[in-house]
Amino acid sequence: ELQFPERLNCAHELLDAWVERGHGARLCMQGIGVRWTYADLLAQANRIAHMLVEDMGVVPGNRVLMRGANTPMMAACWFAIQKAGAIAVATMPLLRAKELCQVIQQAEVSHALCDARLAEELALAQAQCPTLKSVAHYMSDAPDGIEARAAAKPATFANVDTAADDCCIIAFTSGTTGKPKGTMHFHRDVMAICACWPKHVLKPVADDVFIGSPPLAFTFGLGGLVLFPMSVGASTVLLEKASPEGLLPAIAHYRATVCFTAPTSYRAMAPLVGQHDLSSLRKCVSAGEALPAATRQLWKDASGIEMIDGIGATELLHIFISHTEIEARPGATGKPVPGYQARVVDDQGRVLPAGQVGKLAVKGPTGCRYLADDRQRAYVQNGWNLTGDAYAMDADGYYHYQSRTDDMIISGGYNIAGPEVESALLLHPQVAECGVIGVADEQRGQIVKAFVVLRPGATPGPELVRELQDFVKQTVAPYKYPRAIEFREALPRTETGKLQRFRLRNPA
Ligand code: 3UK
Repeated sequence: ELQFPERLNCAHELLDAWVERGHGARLCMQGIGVRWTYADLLAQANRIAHMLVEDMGVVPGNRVLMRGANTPMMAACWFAIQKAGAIAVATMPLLRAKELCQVIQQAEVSHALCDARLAEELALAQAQCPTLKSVAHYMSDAPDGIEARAAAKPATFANVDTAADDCCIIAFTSGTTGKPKGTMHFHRDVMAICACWPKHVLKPVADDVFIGSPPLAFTFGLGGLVLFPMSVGASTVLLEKASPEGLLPAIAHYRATVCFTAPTSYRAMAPLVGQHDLSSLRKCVSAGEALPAATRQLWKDASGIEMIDGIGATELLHIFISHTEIEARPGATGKPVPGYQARVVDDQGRVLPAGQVGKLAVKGPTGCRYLADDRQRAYVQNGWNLTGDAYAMDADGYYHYQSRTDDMIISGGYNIAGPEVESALLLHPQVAECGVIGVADEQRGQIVKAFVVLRPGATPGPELVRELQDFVKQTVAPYKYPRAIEFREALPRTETGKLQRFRLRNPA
């Protein structure tokens, strides 16, 4: 059991405390044209906190929206919000006004801190959302910009004395289907995730340099690129654009040691590894969607590094099933992270024996709290969170991902997990990416259909379709082979790297 004092502010624990312990001169954050020590970040966060309270009128409990690409300034704003005892509501950079309005309304947002380069869409949203009374901009040299106003403030700030179970984050699920859902997390949850997965699985050290692609609005990115490095006094690199082509030279340039990105990004980077000096890299973390065995092997062959896979969720804040690089088992996500319990249950909530596919249920220190009650009742039962994933546990206690529960394909009476067929296709040398769904079929109810992106040089056509079908039949049970295959230039993905299966199902 993790124990936290009754009064706790996560900004103090992760930031002020390092400076108090004499670690202030150590490197903390880098970005384009920015190289901040812990003392630099603390001073900047303190100045912004003054601005929030004195100029914008933020009081404890206010919900403050953040909008921007990953930058050290965005991180400084996040800490300033925590220091002021307010609640950070980070949003994905690509959200449009309509989606921003949903977030503003659901989370009752009153203030916003916005990268000036993304101001327009937020201004459109503000015009429709009367609760949002005050917006300030950073990455701007305007006299009323955050930088200019913060520069006029003192570099010290008396943090608001928050309770360990005061809400400090409202995180929205990436919403691969339907409306985004808000989840609430407390100061102690932030410290709990630092005390679980990084401590037992990643095991970072103070000399590590973290880097990666997930947006800070995605809790995978917030944890991996800000909270975890700072929990051990390490440093982090925040990249505004972290496409696979951009991430590799950045790893070389910053001599990064720990990388966080999605499985597809590792897949896209693998063929380019030889062009860069990745000798600094020690650990590679994959999350956001299932890591196919073929991708694990591809990255290992290219970089020499065994990846660390982990399943996390916005609802639970971060990773709850994972493995160290030494315990990696191809095709398995791993075992429950110390501090968390997991089980596979049937529709009635009964625990299923090893080997059987059912619903994944998870219990731990960061249980889910939805903003909306109706979801809470359906997804959290007796403290067990249903993640919406179909899983099977093997005899050794490793958890094997199957699919999202509502993505299971039922064809000719068989249950077929799309990701298993994807994993088989990805073993084929000409397949760059793929997505597998069920499409309606009169005879079989559904048939398996694959959307395939080919590697450069491969020729699409009926011959390759047959070859891929035979290839799958030789790798998995033949009834799972894709009866339909369509070649595509690219697949629809979220900003968090997840395949949008609903967009493959309904192209409109
Ligand atoms: C899927 C995975 C198999 C799974 C997240 C790490 O992805 C994160 O949060 P989201 O709320 O989505 C959660 C859902 O994504 N998933 C994530 N990782 C894996 N499936 N293997 C994996 N390794 O369906 C899960 O229910 O966007 C990931 C840390 C923090 C996060 N928020």
